[in-house]
Amino acid sequence: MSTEQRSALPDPRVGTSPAALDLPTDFLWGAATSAYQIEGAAALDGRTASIWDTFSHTPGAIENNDHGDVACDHYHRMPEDVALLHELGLDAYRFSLSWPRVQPGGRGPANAKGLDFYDRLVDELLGRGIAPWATLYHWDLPQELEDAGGWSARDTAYRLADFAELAAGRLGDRVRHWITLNEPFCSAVLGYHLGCHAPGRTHFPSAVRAVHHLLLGHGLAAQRIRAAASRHARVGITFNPSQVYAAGTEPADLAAAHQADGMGRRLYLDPVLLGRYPTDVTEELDRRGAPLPVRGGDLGVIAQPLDFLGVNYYFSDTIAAGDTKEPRRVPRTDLPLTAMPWEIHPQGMTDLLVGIHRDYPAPPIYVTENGAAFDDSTCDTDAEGRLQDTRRTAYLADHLAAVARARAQGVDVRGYFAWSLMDNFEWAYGYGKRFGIVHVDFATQQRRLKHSALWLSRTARATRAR
Ligand code: IFM
Repeated sequence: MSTEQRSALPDPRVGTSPAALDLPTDFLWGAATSAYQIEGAAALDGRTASIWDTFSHTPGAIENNDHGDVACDHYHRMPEDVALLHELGLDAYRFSLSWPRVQPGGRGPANAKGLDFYDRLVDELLGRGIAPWATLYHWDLPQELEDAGGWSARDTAYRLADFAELAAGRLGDRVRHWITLNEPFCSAVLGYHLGCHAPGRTHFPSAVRAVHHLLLGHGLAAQRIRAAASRHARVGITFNPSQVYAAGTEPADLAAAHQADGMGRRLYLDPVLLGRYPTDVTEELDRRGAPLPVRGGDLGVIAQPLDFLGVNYYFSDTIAAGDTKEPRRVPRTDLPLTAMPWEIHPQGMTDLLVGIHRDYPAPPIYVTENGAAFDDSTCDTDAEGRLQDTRRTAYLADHLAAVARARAQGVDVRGYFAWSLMDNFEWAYGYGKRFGIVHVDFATQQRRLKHSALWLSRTARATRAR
């Protein structure tokens, strides 16, 4: 089957009944976004440049040379967007704080106008009965900090801790749930090794240094949030751990899969949840001349007790031994694809969650992102003008069923945030890839519900009423 055919597969799950999901009445239902992807207002009220402003204005870095200068103009339309969350009856909204808006340059005092925006957002959410879940760092490092070495410099971890204190000091009386980092794998590997994300560097040893400094920053930030926020603060971190399957049963394939699991899952979860780096991974990194820059006491800081673990899941990886020492990703031609094109494999989510439960003394888990980009331009519109995005609806339904299966196997998953509340700036792909459950017309900034949003809303309500 060609890629095009696989992307156009008819939706076998349309009409999945909300009642079919065996989730508890107190399961948390939410939607997520991040600052650079939706806010716009890039140079307003004292905000300075982040690495994503610089990178997205580098010709050729982003598809169509798109950037986040305006994005969804959420900075100006925030009350309207919160009203959408309310209309959908969601319990929680996960957003991120723009570091260069709150603390331009990444050092020194807070920018009052920047913090005011999040103050208003939090009050608007609480006024509508929606719990704010704040992510501290969703990739928009102040450019000045990058100029000083970025995440490959140890000092950036301490700067994140200062930022955490500013944010929690102002919002911590009302924001209960804090996520220190979103997907440190992407910040480090896509940003510093593969160069397809900001800051666009391609130096493997710098990426490895970034991993450690991000995790150190997480631990320091967690301490400062707990000190600055109310004693009710709940602190967690969000990973996108890979769910790896070996392509075959040959020892070489099994070893390659173990290696990929080390680089994509254990390298992050072991230090945070077990207080140590996996030896096979550190040996491999040393062998490649890219040691983790660990200093005495770091692992104690990194392994702060967590109140919850955030897990983002989109696809799984099938891995075979490569010609070189590098594991090789093998496409699964039997699986349908999203527009990214990412393989759709809900069982991978069950297996990932069960694997975390098996391998770690994990705190309660929340799925802090899950969703899919599809080409919505081919969707019909209903009489009320809402987009009938049946494939996204099916994707959400099938992945929520996967969460329910993990729970049935003993995993303490307590909530689910759809990625994303609305179509937005999808990083290197620009505005061409739409993950929203709400459609955004970027020319007019008009928002329009999609059927996936209605399905999520009905399912949340039906589950609560069970
Ligand atoms: O849009 C991103 C998000 O910012 C981080 N997780 C994956 C999403 C889809 O690529």
